[in-house]
Amino acid sequence: MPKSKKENPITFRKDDIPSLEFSHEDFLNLYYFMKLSREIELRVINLYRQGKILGGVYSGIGHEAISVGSTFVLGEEDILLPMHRDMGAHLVKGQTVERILAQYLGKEAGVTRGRDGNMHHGDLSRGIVGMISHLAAMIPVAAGVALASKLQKKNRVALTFVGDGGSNVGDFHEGLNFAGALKLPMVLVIENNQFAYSTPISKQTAAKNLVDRAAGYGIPGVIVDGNDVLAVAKVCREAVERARAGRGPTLIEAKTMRMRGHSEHDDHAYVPPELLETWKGRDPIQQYERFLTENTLWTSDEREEIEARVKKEVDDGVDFAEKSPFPRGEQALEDVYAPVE
Ligand SMILES: Cc1ncc(C[n+]2csc(CCOP(=O)(O)OP(=O)(O)O)c2C)c(N)n1
Repeated sequence: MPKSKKENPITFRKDDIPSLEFSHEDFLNLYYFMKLSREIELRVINLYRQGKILGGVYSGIGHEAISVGSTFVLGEEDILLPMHRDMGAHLVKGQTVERILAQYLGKEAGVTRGRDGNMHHGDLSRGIVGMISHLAAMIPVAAGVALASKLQKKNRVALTFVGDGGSNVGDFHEGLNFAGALKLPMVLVIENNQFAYSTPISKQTAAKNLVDRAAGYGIPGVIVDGNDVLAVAKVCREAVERARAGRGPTLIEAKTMRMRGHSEHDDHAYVPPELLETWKGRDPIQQYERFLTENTLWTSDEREEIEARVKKEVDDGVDFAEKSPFPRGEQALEDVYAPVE
């Protein structure tokens, strides 16, 4: 039997280029952000191995096309509610390399001023809401942000993410149902990396595709190749436009693979090596490099310039973070209560 259209993830082809209306600079920036995200995470893993990072390190290696492609199509006023593998999304939303690296090292210059590890930071000045650890709990929050936008006529879209594992939790269903019923401007991307810690997707749910749940809430669901940054950007742009036009939320399932352990303390020995080999050949950054080269969307000078810039920014960021002071103990008591006017 031929596969239905829905089972084939949307991918991007050369003919689709005009539909994106991306400038030359946009194409280069997508590469810059994915590369920057990867470089930061590789350095962070190194710092973790040197014992300089306390707590766990959860990387988004392999997820760059999802976090960068989706966030890239947001407007400045839109709100991002990232998950633990969305380094790229923080960067696209304007978070600085210095602050992120200082955050990982627990320094005062970090986003939470040294109060937390690496994944719960948010920055409302940049429209980023800090992640809640309980999986799927960001979805009702995103629905709340979207409701506020609608009530205040702000025309803001809330973009949030969840893992395949998280999509089986009650909050996912309540949040999505609520957003659908009220036609809220929300976009929810499931980062289906096939494992919830060590549990493969086949043992998590009998659903064939996670996006099938969208039908139950009367909203559109789209499957996209999560390793194809342009396909992710295209699908997310349509969802953002739909949300902004008052037509409600979209559920997107981005299929990918987690290329490292659940976190750096996990050797992911439970993942069949052939699976990793297959997905290694589909690395989102290498795929995009090939696309840019084959379609002459960049020159080798431009490529080298971006790579040198990324390396320098990460070197300088690590240097800055390492030299930055830790917070003083009494600072932990600051910012506990919001000021009341
Ligand atoms: C409600 C809840 N249950 C359990 C956990 C512990 N936990 C943290 S990450 C994780 C696996 C998450 O898998 P998935 O949602 O697929 O995301 P991934 O880490 O694979 O990107 C679990 C079980 C949690 N944070 N929240």
